[in-house]
Amino acid sequence: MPRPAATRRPHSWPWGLRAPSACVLVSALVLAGLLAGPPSLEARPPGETAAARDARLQWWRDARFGMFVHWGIYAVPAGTFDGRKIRPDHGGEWIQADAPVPADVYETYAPRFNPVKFDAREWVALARDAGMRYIVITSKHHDGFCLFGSKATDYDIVDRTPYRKDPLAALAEACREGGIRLGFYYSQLDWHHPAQMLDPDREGHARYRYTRIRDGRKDEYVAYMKTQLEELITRYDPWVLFFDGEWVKWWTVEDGRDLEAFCRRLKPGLIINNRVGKRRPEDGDYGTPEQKIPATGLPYDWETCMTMNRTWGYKTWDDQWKSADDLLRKLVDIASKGGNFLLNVGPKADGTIPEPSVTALRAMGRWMRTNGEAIHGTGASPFPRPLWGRYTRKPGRLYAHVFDWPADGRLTVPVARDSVARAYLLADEARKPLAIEAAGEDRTAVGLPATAPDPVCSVIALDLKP
Ligand code: FHN
Repeated sequence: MPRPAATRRPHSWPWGLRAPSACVLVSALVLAGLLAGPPSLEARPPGETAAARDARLQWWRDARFGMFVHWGIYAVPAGTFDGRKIRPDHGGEWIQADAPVPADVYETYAPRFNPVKFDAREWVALARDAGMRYIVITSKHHDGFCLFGSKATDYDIVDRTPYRKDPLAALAEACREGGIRLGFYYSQLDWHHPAQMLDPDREGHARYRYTRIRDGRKDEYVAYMKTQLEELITRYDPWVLFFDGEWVKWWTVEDGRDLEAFCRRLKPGLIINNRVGKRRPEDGDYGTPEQKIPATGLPYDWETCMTMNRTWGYKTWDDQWKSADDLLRKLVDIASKGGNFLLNVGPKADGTIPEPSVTALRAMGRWMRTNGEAIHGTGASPFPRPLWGRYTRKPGRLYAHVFDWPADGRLTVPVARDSVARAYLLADEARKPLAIEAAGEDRTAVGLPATAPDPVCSVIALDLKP
């Protein structure tokens, strides 16, 4: 890694590069920007140094890839109400609002929710084998139903379903055993809690989206959340909290700060998303782009969350599945921009994960077994995006992720020849050196075999001289 400017010899550049041309200068500036880390946008718990923050977030930054799980009693209607398919363009977890399903009818889904086929170890193995390093599951979504036994309500899986067991306890144990870190999604918006009411001045779905807090009852609801968050944090020891539903008008920046501080007092090492506040860059620890990938990344820690089809919660009929190839290239794209990818599954009411999700995750896992080192623990590309793919990097190593294999068998990278110690394919277990030669002053050409080892993305590793 480059030393601080003050002590650098006038002509020495990082990785032993020769005096720079214009584009190398640009790349170096981009690199310097990236190495300097996120600007002061980041919010830090009072008194936490930048170094302590880096240490707290290191595992999460290195992880790069996690599983999002939207699971709840909305998996019972699974997108259909009264024989009608509800809102193909919207998540099945919103069926109560979108159909709409009357509250007393919606509550009858709980006694029909009996996930006898739920196997926490199977879920953890699926995530781990896909190359995912953490799981974030919905402990309570907007419908207010809790996937854990809570003393603050009986509207939960232990009291209201024939299942009567606590899947979060099983998942916490399986995660510990499986070396996966567990996190919880928790919604501030709650259609079931008596302190909130549907907005009478709005129509349809919007009545649910923007609930009102009943006069004088906000503290009651905040106390309710704190009781449950204390249960979640002290009982299951999560590593991440993913808040959501913060867009309601009655939830303020101050409420976010107060809740964030409350959670950090219970577990200082927690990583909390920016929806604890009002989804601003300075709220929480990381930004949360949804269903999209920022064009050039973001100047602070961020994580894109995305569905594998068009719904977060399970729907029987949503077959708009993204291909494993597409999801893999998205993972590479996100890592090349310094972000994390939280990829969603929507389990069925019986506790199984839909086959298309399993198949795609298994395919991603096969690629990660060969190329995972070019994702886990990497930093954002120091160079502008090449036409043929993406870059990720580690100290002393650059990874070229090739989507479009060059017909002429030559791949040029913007690094001076004498900075490159060797280049090889990650798919080649023998790590046989590839031919490398200068391709202009600050570029190196790597000789490639005629066919790509992997049609979706083949990775070339370039070891760089210190
Ligand atoms: O309304 C939710 C939605 O159901 C889902 O949970 C996503 C996941 O991040 N967040 C909200 C929409 O922004």
